[in-house]
Amino acid sequence: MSEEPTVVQGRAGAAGTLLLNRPRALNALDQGMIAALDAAIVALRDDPAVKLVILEGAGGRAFCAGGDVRRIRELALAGDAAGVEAFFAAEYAVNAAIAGFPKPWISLIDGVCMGGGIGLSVHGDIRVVTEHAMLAMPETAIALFPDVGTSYVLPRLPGAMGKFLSLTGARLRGAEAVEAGLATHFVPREKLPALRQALLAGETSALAEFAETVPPGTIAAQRPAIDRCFAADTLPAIQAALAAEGGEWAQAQATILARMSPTSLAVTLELLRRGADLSLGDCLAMELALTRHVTRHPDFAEGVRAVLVDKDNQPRWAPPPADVRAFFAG
Ligand code: QUE
Repeated sequence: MSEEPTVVQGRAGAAGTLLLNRPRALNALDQGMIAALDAAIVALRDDPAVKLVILEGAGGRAFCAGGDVRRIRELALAGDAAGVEAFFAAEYAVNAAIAGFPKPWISLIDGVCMGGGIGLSVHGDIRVVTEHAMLAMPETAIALFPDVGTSYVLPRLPGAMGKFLSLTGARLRGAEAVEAGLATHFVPREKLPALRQALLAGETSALAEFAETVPPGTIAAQRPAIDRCFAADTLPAIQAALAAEGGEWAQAQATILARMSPTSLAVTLELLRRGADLSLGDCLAMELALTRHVTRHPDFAEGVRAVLVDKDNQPRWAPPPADVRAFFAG
């Protein structure tokens, strides 16, 4: 029996191609995929015949659903801090390598793209989304935090969008992801094969022919309310702003926040506050230090259990810390 590689590297014309190929897990990144991506990035960088890179997810449902957090939970529960550290360090090194990649790095996002999937795409030059794309940073639901370099990216999105996305885990459809600033081009799924073909010539100029004006989404209409309610820097102040805002949308956001790990919400707010003033490299280092504290906190194993292992969606969170600064100590 042949083993299919979980990252398929190829070349077509002037394009280096990378296919995330673990469709049964929605292409969520495991350690082997991260190692394969690390090696592929070096090879693609050094191959003079490769003028640009096209990254996609196999299976038609997902680009990449995140990291292999079930495995990280097992390592954490077994007390294997070195194993946890090795996973995140390798993943964040790939994120940094993509940010520094010297040729156009083009992600074609035609399905689920969360957490680690955002990290593989958002640091590249071009993020194409279709009407089937669904982008989110859902980590507060499992008591993690927005990582993979998004502590650099999220504070730089317009208005309070980054805080809104990371605290609530809001899921954005393709057009909304362009409006929010996470994606760069909207191309309908039916045009992806022709776009891919055009990109094999090695020029990104082809994108202009295929990209469409984004159909009006709901996120643009919500922007004023998002900015009013999520401008504050503390959770109580955001909750108060949502209560003052009133209406169905604000009530729904308050309900969502009430389900998330309170520790994770506090950590996320502090992380984005700090990330606003740091380089991507310093943000990744800050995130790696934070993983040491967060994966030892009981909420992490409990959150992954509730959402991804037992799937009862009934996490029992610990009370929030009085002062979140201890999480940021090296
Ligand atoms: C928060 C997360 C993740 C998540 C759900 C959350 C995450 C992640 C996955 C995921 C989803 C499907 C899979 C898989 C993993 O879901 O990081 O292997 O098949 O990887 O609410 O952070």
